[in-house]
Amino acid sequence: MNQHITLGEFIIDRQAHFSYSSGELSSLLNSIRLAAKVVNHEVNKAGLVDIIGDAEVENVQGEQQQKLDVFANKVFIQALVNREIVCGIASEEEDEFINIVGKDKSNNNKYIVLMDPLDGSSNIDVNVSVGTIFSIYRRVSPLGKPVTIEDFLQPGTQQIAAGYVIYGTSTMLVYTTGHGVNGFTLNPALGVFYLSHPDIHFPEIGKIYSVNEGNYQNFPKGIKKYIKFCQEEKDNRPYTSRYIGSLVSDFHRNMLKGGVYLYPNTTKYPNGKLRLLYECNPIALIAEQAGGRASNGKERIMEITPTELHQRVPFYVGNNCMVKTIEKMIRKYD
Ligand code: P6P
Repeated sequence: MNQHITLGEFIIDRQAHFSYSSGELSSLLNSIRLAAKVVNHEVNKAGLVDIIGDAEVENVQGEQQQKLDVFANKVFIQALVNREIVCGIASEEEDEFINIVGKDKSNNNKYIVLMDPLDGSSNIDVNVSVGTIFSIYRRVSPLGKPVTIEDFLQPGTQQIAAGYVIYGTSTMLVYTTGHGVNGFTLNPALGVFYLSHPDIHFPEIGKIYSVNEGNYQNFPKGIKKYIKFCQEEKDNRPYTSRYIGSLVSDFHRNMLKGGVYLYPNTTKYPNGKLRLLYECNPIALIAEQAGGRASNGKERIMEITPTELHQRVPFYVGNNCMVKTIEKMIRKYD
C-alpha cells in the first residue's frame, strides 16, 4: 500500500466497494474530512483564544457544554448539510435529531449521521487529547419523507461506516466502511490527511487496561475481580493501567498497542456513562473490524436494539480475549 496516498484518493479508490452508492458515501466522508480540519485548527489554538471554557449552557446530558463542543457541533453539521447527502443528523450536543431538507426542499438523501462532535471535552482546557466520533447509516424510513426516530434507533450492525478523529500530538482520522480499519494523519502544513496506519489490527496480546479506578467501590463484583486479575503478578501480568479520560484517546492507544477500555455501570451511571448510538456503536464497529470485541458485559454492543437517542450502556472494548475475560467474570460474579 502506497504510504503517501491521501485520504481523498483512498476514499475514491475504495468507492468500488459500495455498489449501491453513486459516490454519495465518498462525498459524505469527504465532508467529515473537511470538518475535521476546521475543528483541528480551533482545537490546536484553543489555548490562545477565548474559545475555551464553559459555553454557559448545558447539553441534553446535563453536562456543561464547552465552547469548543458547541463550535465542533456546528462545523460538522454545516459540513454535512452543505454536501446534500445526509437526510438526518443526531448529535450528543442536540436534544433531538435534526431533519435535513435538500436545497430542492426534498428529503431524497439516503444517509444519516450520528456523532459526538467533541468527546472528552472536559479535557480541552487542560490540553489533553479530545476526539470526534461518527457513525453512518442508510435511512430506513421512506425516501422523500422527513426522517423518523427509527432511522436513528438502528442496531450498530446496520452501520455502513464509522470513525473518529483524534486531536492529539498529531491529528488522525481513523475509519472503517466494513472492509478493515485505516488511519490517516494530517500534515498541518499542507492540510492533507495521508495514509499512515493501513489495515490496523489489535496486537495478538493486550496488556493495558483503561478504567477510572476512582469508581472502584461502585463497580459490579465481576469488574472488581477483573481489575484485581489485571493487577495480579502471574502469567503476563500485572497489566499496565492507562486512563486519559478521553474515550477516543484511550481506545486509539489500546487498538495500536493492545488493551481494553472499561466503563462499567456505577451508582452515578446505573446504565453506564457512554452513549450507545454515537460513542459505543461506532467504536465497536472499528474494534471488530480491527479484530477486537465490544460488549456491554453480557451481549455484543452492536446487537443491542436501541430504545432512545441518548441511551447509555456499560462499555467494554478492546482485545478479543480481554473482553471475553471480562464477560466471563461478569457471568461468574454478577
Ligand atoms: P470519567 C468523556 O466525557 C467520556 O465520555 C469519555 O470520553 C471518557 O472515557 C469518559 O467520559 C470519562 O469519564 O467518569 O472517567 O471522567
